[in-house]
Amino acid sequence: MKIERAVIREIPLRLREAFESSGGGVQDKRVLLLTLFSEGLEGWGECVALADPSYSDETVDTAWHVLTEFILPTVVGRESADPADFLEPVHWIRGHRMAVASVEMAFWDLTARAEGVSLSKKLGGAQDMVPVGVSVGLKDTDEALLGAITDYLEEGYLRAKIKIKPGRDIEMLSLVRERFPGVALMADANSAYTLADLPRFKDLDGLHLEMIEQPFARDDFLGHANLQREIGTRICLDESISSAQDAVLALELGSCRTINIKPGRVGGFEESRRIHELMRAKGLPVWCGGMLESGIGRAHNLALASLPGFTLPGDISASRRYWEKDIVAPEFEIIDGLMVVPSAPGIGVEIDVGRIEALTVRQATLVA
Ligand code: OSB
Ligand code: MG
Repeated sequence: MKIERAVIREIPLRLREAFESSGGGVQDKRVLLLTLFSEGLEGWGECVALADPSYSDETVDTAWHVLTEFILPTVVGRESADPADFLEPVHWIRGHRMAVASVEMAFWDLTARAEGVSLSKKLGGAQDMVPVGVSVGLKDTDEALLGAITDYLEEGYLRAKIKIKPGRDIEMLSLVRERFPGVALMADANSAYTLADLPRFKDLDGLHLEMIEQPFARDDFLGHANLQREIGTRICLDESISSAQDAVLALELGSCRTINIKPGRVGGFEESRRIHELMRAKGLPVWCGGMLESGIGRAHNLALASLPGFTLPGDISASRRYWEKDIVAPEFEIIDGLMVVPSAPGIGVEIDVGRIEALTVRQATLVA
């Protein structure tokens, strides 16, 4: 298929509730959407870079720059049928994986639609419903946190992930554990600690968490390996894993026992599948992380999460957990802790293009 045209747009979407982690907070999400056009069909992608570089080096503006100046000019006019080689001309670009991923994932959607199959099927999905959890941001008070978790569990989420930071960790998590003795709980530190905090992490073992996500800096593979040797709770890496090569290193060193795969973070579905295969070969589970996506990015995540190695609940929550109104129909819902993987061609949801156009604050179009 020849890419005849690409459109990149930014729309603001306001989260129903501000989301806070150890790295900072988000309320007004700046959503970057990408559309590739070919032979009367469209492929959609969402770039998951945040507005600021608190989670990764990339931002909405660096992604806009790299997409419009370097990636899209190479891709528009290109003829390809295979997502595996589609991005070959941009392999010279270092980093900027979220920007690259948004194009790769839009191309997967496009080719799945051209073949008339769902993205899940094209990726090798094996589940038509996937287990889902919820990521709960830092709250000002313990009561607010306990209240939020209570509501989410009532909605059916199969596990709650709780953001932690120094000063809001063990004591807070102990209260949560006391209130919800049998519930699957985990914590995400977003790199807020170092190996000097080892005693705190040893105490964490008593809380029987499903896992602790990204306790240390993203480049601290050795620190994570030392920690994993000292604690029983399994470590999950998020920020540390930008590629399959990072996953190889983490497995070799013993830095983690599971990985949260975010296709945006690792440069797209090809790399996500490599990590999934690597982990599967070692008998280790993976799960799909989230970046507070709109329904478009969520649809991509859900398709990935349908692969057989994604056995732990993902951070793939219902549309209403994030937005007053999503930009896709039907909105994503949770049914008994599961989310249905769309079976229609491509990402499999209707995109509200009219609303997207109305919300657009900047747009660029590249034509072959
Ligand atoms: O660390 O997993 C994270 C959101 C934005 C950036 C990083 C993270 C998160 C989440 C939210 O935890 C997951 C979601 O519900 O999308
Ligand atoms: Mg995380």
